[in-house]
Amino acid sequence: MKILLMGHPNVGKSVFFNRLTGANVTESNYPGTTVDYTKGWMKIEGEDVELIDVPGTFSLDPKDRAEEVAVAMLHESKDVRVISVIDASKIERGLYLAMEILEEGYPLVIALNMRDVAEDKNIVIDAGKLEWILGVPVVSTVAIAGEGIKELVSRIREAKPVDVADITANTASTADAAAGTAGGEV
Ligand SMILES: Nc1nc2c(ncn2[C@@H]2O[C@H](COP(=O)(O)OP(=O)(O)OP(=O)(O)O)[C@@H](O)[C@H]2O)c(=O)[nH]1
Ligand SMILES: [Mg+2]
Repeated sequence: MKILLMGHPNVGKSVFFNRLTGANVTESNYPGTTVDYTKGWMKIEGEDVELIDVPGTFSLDPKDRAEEVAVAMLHESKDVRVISVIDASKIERGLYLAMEILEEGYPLVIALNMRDVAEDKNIVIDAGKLEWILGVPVVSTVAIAGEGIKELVSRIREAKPVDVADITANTASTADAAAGTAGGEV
C-alpha cells in the first residue's frame, strides 16, 4: 500500500511525515523537475506502507511546478490512499481540495490538523458530523503535539472511495435539519 500526504502548503504534512516514518527516508527530485519530495516507510498492522510527503497544492488544477508534481504524483499512483491534511482554522479552502480528490475516486481520510490554532480562534469543528456528511474518516489532530495521530493511522484502512452525489445529499439534509425543515416540511 502507498499513502500520499496531501494538502495546502503549511498545513503540517511534513510534521505528520516525520512522526509517522522511521529512519529509512529518502529525499529526491521528482523526475524531470527541480521539485523535491520525501518518501519513507511506516508499518500499519504489520504491513510495510510507503508514505509520501507530497508538495503542497491548493487544488488539482496546478498553478506552478510544485503543484504539477503534486497532481502527477496522485495520478500516477495505483493502490493509493490519501491522507488529506487540512488546517482546521481554514477548513473551507482545505475541503475544496479534499472534494476534488474524492471526486476522482481516491480513498481518503481527513486529518483536521491545527485544532489548537482553530480553538484559539474560537473555531470548533464537529468532526463526527463532518465524517457523517463526507462518508470518510475525519480525525482532529494537533500534529506538533502528536495528538490524534494514533487514531488517524488506525483509521487509514477505512478510507474508501465515495460518491460525491451522496455528499451533496447529506449536506442538503444537514442544512434542512439545521433549519428545522427535515421530514418533508416546507
Ligand atoms: N500550532 C500548530 N502548529 C502546527 C501543527 N502542525 C504543524 N504545525 C506547524 O506548522 C508549520 C508548517 O508545518 P509543515 O509540516 O512544515 O507544513 P507542510 O504542510 O509540510 O508545508 P509545505 O511543505 O510547505 O507544503 C510548522 O511550523 C509546524 O511546526 C499543529 O497541529 N498545530
Ligand atoms: Mg512540507
